[in-house]
Amino acid sequence: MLIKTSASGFIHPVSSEITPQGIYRSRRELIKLMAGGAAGAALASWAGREALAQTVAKPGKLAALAGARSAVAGAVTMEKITDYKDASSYNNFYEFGTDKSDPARNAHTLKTTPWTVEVEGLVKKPAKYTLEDLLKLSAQEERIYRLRCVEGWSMVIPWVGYSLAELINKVEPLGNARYIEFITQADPKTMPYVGSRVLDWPYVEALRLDEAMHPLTLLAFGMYGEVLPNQNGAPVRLVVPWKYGFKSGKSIVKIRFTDREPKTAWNKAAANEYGFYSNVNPNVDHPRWSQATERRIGEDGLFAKKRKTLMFNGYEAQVGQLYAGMDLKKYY
Ligand SMILES: Nc1nc2c(c(=O)[nH]1)N[C@H]1C(S)=C(S)[C@@H](COP(=O)(O)O)O[C@H]1N2
Ligand SMILES: [Mo]
Repeated sequence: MLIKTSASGFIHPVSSEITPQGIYRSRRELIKLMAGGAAGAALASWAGREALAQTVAKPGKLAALAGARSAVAGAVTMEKITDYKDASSYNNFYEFGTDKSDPARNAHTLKTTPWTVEVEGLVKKPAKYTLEDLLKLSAQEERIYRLRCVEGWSMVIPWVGYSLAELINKVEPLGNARYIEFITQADPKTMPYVGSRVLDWPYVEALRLDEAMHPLTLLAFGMYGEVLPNQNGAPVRLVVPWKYGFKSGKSIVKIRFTDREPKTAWNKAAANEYGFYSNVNPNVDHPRWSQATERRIGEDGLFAKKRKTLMFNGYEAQVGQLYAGMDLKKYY
């Protein structure tokens, strides 16, 4: 069940009324870890301290974009934050090449100013927002989210932005709006691989309206206290933490409200491998590989153990209800 609040759209009636979110989250996880016995307890207190002590180191190269700690349930994880260097040099951004190291090398040509995002389709108030308008639309929050790629790697990143719901509420979706399409920049002059045949450009992603309205769905402008590096989707991207990474479109230029489920870039490229929902799900394998475990970037030493992938990437308490009654093998 969702509760409507005046300030920030919908929230789940779990915990936020009871204790501050960060405390709630870590307490719950501590209890879970402690169930593992003494070793678990030792690990828990270490991890708990680690999480509280984690102040995001500012990498100091890009313009600052700080945000207050978010109060959204699930926005804080006590896991170790991935090094900025790893998060900004191991990327998927096919407009700049298909190799993980290509975006960091090539994305300097992306032109992020001026930037506008057009909001159109089934809304009462269609609008063209400059990046500056968007930045002013709501307060910036820092949210530490896991991001897990369908390829089996994951990171933990302190993003900066605000819930997409803030923008959605401003444009007032019409009663028949059920989906939102996110259309990203496709400029062959500044993006060398736009035009290549890997994907049908522009890269398009989409969410059901209730998924897009969920407070965890983040419109992100920054990470690690700074504006986004080009290779991570500057100047504005989505982060949908319970879905495989490809659902989080980078360098968004258009947001379109529709009444029908849109075709998305990866779905068009290989429908049997990439469904519309693409919720992180250890129980539903990709047709060519298992999704049961993942490799945390930065932990890839010879002896590093793979991590178990969690249902909805660990955000089940927050988002599970969105899919109640759905066969997740069918709606993958
Ligand atoms: N426009 C665009 N957005 C994109 C992609 C892309 O190729 N083009 N790749 C997606 C994939 S597969 C992943 S895993 C994430 C990676 O985000 P990161 O580089 O910030 O980790 O971005 C997603 N968004
Ligand atoms: Mo991905």
